[in-house]
Amino acid sequence: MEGGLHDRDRVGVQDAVLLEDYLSEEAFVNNLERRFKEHLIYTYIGPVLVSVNPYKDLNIYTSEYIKEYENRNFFETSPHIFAITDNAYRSLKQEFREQCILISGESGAGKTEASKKILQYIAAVTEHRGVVEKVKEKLLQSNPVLEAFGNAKTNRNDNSSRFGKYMDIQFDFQGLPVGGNVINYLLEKARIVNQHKGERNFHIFYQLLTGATEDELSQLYLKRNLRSYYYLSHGGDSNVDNIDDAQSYKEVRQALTTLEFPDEEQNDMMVIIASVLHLGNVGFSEEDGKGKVTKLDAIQNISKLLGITESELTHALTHHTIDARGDVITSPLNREQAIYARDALAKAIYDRLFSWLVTRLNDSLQPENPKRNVVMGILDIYGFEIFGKNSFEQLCINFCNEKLQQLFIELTLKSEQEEYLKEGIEWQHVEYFDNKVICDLIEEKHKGIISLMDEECLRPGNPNDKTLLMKMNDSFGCHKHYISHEKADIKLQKIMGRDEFRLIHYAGDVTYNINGFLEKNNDLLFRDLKEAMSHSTNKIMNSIFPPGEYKNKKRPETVITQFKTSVNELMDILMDKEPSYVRCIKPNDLKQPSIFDVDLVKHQTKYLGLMENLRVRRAGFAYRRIYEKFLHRYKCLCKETWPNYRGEAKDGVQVLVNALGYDKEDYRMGKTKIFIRFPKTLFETEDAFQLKKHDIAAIIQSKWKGI
Ligand code: AOV
Ligand code: MG
Repeated sequence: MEGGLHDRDRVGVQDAVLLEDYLSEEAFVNNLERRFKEHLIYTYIGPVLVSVNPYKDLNIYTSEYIKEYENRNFFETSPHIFAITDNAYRSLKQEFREQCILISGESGAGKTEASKKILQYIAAVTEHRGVVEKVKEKLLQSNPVLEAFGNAKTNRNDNSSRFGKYMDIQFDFQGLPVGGNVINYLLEKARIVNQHKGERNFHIFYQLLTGATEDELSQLYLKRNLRSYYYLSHGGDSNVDNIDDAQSYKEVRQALTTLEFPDEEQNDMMVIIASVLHLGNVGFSEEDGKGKVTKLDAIQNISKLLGITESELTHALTHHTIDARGDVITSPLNREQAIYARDALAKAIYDRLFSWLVTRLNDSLQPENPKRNVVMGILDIYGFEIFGKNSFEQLCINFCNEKLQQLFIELTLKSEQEEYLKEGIEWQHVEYFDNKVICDLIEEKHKGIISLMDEECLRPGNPNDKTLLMKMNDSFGCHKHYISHEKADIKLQKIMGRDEFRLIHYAGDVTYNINGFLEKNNDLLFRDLKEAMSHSTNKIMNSIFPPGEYKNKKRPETVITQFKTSVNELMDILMDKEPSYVRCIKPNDLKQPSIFDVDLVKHQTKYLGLMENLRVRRAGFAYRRIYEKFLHRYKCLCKETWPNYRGEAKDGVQVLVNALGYDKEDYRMGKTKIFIRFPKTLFETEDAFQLKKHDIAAIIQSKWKGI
C-alpha cells in the first residue's frame, strides 16, 4: 500500500488538490505520470477518482485489497476504485442516500473494467447467503451476456462497449443487494452490416460460430467457416489474441441459464443471430431496374429458421409499399435500394433483439419486493469522441457528454457549497465555464439543432443533408459555439469541407460531416419488412416485430429525439442521487503497459474537464479533515496535545494549529472539520510529523535496548 504524504517526490501526491501548482496542466499530468510509473494508477481530485489504464494485471483487486478498503475512511487509504465504492456503499447503507457512480473516459480507458470492479466489491462485502448470493450471481452474470451482444473488437479496444449502459443495483434496508435494472443507450447497429478494417462485428457472432456444437450449427444451417458470412467479412482477420470465442460461448450460455433464460428462449435467440448472418448473404441482381434476389439458399435458410414463407420474404426485400392518403401503392426496389432494405432489416432485427435482451434481463433481475429499496447506479457510457471524421453518432455521444458535464458542474458545486454551509464556512464564488449554452444550442425546444434536424426530416418536398446544413448555417451562423464553413477563418476553411459544420464543445472543437444525418435520424424500415417479420413463428421475433406495427399512423420519433429524451430521463435519475466520479484515462494508443504518452493524457485531461474540476475544488480549501483524525495524527507536534488532549477534539486542533503558527487566513474551523487552504501548510505539518515520528521511533528503540 501507498505510504503517507512524505513519499511525494517519488510517487507524487495522491490527491491533485495538494499540487502546489494546481492551475498547471503540466504539473497535473506529471503527477499522474509519476504515479503511473510506480504502478499507482489511481489519483484523487478531492472526491473524484482518476484512473489510468495499466494494461496489465496489477494484482490490486484481490480479497486482501477488498479487506483493506472495507469500512475504512475514504481519505485514510490510498486512492482506489474500492475506496470510492466503499464510500458510496456506506453512505447508502448508513444514511439511505441513493448513489450513482459516473464513469467516463475515452474508448479503451477502462470504464467497463471499473464498473465490473465496483460490482465485484459490492458482491464481496455483502452477505454470502441464499437469495442474496443468487441475486449477486445474476448481477455479475449479466455482464458477459451484455458484452457478448453489445461489445465488439474495435481498433481502440478489443472489448469495446458499443452501447451506453446504466445499471442499478437495488439494496434493501439492510444494505443487501436484492435486484437490479439495466438501461441501454444507442447501440451502434451500423456495425452489424459494416466494420472498419481491423474491427469485428459483435462478439456473439464469432462465439456462436466457433463455440456451438456441430449439431447446433446444422440446426441453424450455419457453417463453422467465418469467411462464409458477408456481414463478418469487412474487418479482415477475425482472430483476436486474447479472446477465446469458443470458451466465451459456453460462458454466455451458462450465464443465460443463471439468468433464468429457458433453453427454448436461448435457442430462439441463436436462431435470430443465425438469421442475421444468412440475411447478409442474400444477394441481388437487377433486371429492368428491378432488384432480384440471387442467393436463394440464404433466403431458404432464413425462411426455415424464422418460419416466414420464402415468397413473402423475397417480395418484402424487393418491394416497397406506401400508403399515400389511403391509396396503397407497391413499387419494386432497384438493386441498390434492395441492398439498403436488407441492411436496414438486419440492423433493426439486431437492435430490437438487444433491447429485448435487456428487458428480459431486467425481468430476471427484478427484486421480489421492489418497495423501499435504495439504489446505487453505475453509469458506463461512451466518452467524448473526436475522430478524423465525425458523424451523427458522434453528435449524439458528444451531446450526452455535454449533459453529463452540466450535471457534474451542478452537483460538484452544489455539494461543495452544501459542505461549506453544513460546516458553517463562508462560500466563495468560483469562476468556471458553464456549458449550458452548448446544451441549449443542441437541444433547445423549437430552436436547437435537434429541432431543426427533426423539422427537416418531416418536411415534405425533398429534404436532404444539404438543405439541412444550409438551414443550420442560417440559424446558428452567429452562435458563439457554432462555426459554418462560410464563417470559418481562412485557416479553418482549409481543413473544413463545405459539407461540414463545427461545434465548440466544452471539451474541444469537433467538425461534423453532415452526410447521412437525415437518413440516420429517420432510421426507416420499410413496412413490407416489418410486416413480414411479424409473421415469424419465432417467439422473440414475434414480440419485437408486433403485428400491425406499420399501421400505426403516428410517425415514430426520430433517433436523436428519442436519444435526447432518454438522456434527459437519465439526468433526472442521476440528479437526486449522491454522485461519485471515476474519470478513466488511456495512457497510450497501443494498448500496451508501461507507456505513458504525455500528449495523449493531456488531451484527455482537457476533455474530461479535469483542470476545471480541480479549479472548482481548489477555489475553496484544498484539504479538509475531521478534527479527531487530524488531532490523532499530529498531536505529537505540540506539548499540550501530547500524548493526549483532554477535551473536545476541535479545541485540541485549535491549540495545535496555534502552536504550529498557522496563519489565520490559511485555515478555517468548521463544525466537524478543519479546512486548510493551501497544501503547503499541510505539507509542513506532515514533514514535521515525519521527523518527529522518526525521533519518537528512535527513542522507543533506545528504550527497548535498555540504553
Ligand atoms: P472502456 O470500457 O473504457 O472502453 P475497457 O474497460 O473495456 O475500456 O478497458 C479496455 C482494456 O483495458 C481491458 O480489456 C483491459 O485489458 C484493460 N484494462 C482496463 N482497466 C484495467 C485495469 N484496471 N487493470 C488492468 N487492465 C485494465 V469503450 O467500451 O471502448 O469506451 O466503447
Ligand atoms: Mg466499455
